[in-house]
Amino acid sequence: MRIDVLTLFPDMFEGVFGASILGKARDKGLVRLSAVNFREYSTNKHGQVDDTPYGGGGGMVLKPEPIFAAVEDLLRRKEAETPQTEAAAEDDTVPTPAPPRIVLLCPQGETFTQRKAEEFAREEHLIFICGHYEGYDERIRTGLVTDEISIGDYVLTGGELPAMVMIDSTVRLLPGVLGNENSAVTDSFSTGLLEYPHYTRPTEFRGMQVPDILLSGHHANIEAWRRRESLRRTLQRRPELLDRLELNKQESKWLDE
Ligand code: 6GU
Repeated sequence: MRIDVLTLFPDMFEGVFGASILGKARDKGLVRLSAVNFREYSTNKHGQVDDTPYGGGGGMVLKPEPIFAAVEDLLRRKEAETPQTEAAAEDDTVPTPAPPRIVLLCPQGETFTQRKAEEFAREEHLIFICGHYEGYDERIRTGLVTDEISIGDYVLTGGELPAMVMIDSTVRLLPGVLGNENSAVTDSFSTGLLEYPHYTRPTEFRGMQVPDILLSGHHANIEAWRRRESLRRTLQRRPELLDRLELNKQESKWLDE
């Protein structure tokens, strides 16, 4: 997978792209990550990328030209790296590259969820466009982007942190990125439920005990306990998540207790 970010603050991404699981995924060649400053594509000698809104009013608006030019340059470079030869185009066994998803970060967008991360993880190429402080010229929306996404109902100063959130949750789903392939399958939200409680040594800490069942070695009972605790915790904290789930008789009974 390939992920490009267009931003006025590419330095913000250095630490995140290099550290921890994302850094390892990059080192293993599972993902290519890059952040480009679209100010380099300003058509103006002052490097201006925004301007005052037509019709008046406050605030500034990101101009369309630098954003379009940056995306087009990116796609030109990609094409030059992996030229689609005539022979390959003729050959049915050579897959044609999928067009990139071009994602605009904005508070008015669709809310990002685990389902969206799973969808992004199936793409070959993602491009994130991050604005800062200001609005976007509407033609960026109508003529360039495929998706508009927000990470939740609160206001941030820019799209950089939301882009990092989406990149992190998408890349960890790529095959080979997480050491334990199981952990992406059982974690909160992929099962539709919140996770059950975890314990490690010691069995007693400051008077707080590890539940006996976890020490019993009885795997079927442990699985049932975990499922029940997941359901209980979800009912307590996020009851709306249960509406989307099909529960069996036993599970419905647990929730009534
Ligand atoms: Cl994508 N951008 C900004 N500026 N604020 C946000 C957001 C995005 N998502 C939640 N809040």
